[in-house]
Amino acid sequence: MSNLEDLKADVTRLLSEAKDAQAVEQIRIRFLGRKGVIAEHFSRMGDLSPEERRATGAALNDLKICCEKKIKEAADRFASGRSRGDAIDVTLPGRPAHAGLTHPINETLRDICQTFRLAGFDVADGPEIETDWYNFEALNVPADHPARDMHDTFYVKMEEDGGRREKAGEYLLRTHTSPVQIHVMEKQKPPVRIIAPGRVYRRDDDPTHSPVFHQVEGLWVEEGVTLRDLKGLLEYFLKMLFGESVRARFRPSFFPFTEPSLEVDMSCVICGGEDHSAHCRTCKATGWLEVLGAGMVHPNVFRAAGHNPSKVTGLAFGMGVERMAMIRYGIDDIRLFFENDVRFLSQLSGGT
Ligand code: FA5
Repeated sequence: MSNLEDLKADVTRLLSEAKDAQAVEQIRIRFLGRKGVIAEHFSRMGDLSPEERRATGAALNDLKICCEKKIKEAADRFASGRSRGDAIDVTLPGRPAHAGLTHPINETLRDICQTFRLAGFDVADGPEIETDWYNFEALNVPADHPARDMHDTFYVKMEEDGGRREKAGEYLLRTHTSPVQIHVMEKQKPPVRIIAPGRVYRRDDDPTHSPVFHQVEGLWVEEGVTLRDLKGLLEYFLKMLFGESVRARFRPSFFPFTEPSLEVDMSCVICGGEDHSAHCRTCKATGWLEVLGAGMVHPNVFRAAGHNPSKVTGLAFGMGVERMAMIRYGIDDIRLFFENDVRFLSQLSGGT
């Protein structure tokens, strides 16, 4: 009998040492198998007296039931993953969760939009596939206008109405966000104060130009809006985005959809603009960085959008978001933003 008690202890110990389900199965075969230890004990009962046989038989049955129970429990533990090896040790430090980061372009875009939202502008959007009318004609850029050469355009061949309406050149990928000006003015009576962030496309590809990039358009139409409002607004914007010490410079320029037109430069954030280093690569030693196109809405644009140019005035501006981000993060190759190397992106992004 004491022999049987030892067997029970052996089974318990071996099961506690078992590392996996296979080890448990080995224990089962060794003790409960057809030629196992318990079967062997049963087979030897013939040598016993009838009294001993009764007592030993009962004890062996108890042992068998006990072993079956313990082995089943151990097997179930491994099957459900609750075994010692797989158990969750709640005292271990947790695995670090890698939160995604906002892409530097999105971060810049978000900050630009937030700055204008604070100044009372709503966010509008428009289609990326445009018609020639919205992208050019309505913006006072007729078919033979030399300004079209500046926007080397991707044309889209669309098949509509079961293929009946198919005319190459009728649709295009918008080359700037300015068509949103027309969409908004068609729908909304003045006062209008919107910014329109979005993707635009041009046949460009070099270290500072990408075929797909982002712009933010701004439009403020209201009675009595003047160039002074434009200058004040853009100065406010640049200081909000780049810091109080930044200065803005306004130069006469030309855009078919604004009159007068301006180009806006900001003092170089790398060399500070004043006493600029002759070696500053960012501003090419000029002390200034060109950041925005702007102007007062051309009367022809008001007419195209169904407004009376003698009743309202408006200001408009447009900026390249990648350009802003390059200045902000001191990056000299625009392609780095699109290669999406996580090591590069995580150096720049500050938030989630
Ligand atoms: C325009 O696109 C005008 N629609 C802006 C405007 C709006 C003027 C409203 C007046 C009133 P421009 O072609 O200069 O202007 O482009 C604006 C900015 O987009 C540029 O200053 C530059 O920062 C950026 N940009 C232009 N081409 C690319 C390109 N291929 N890759 C990255 N950024 C570009």
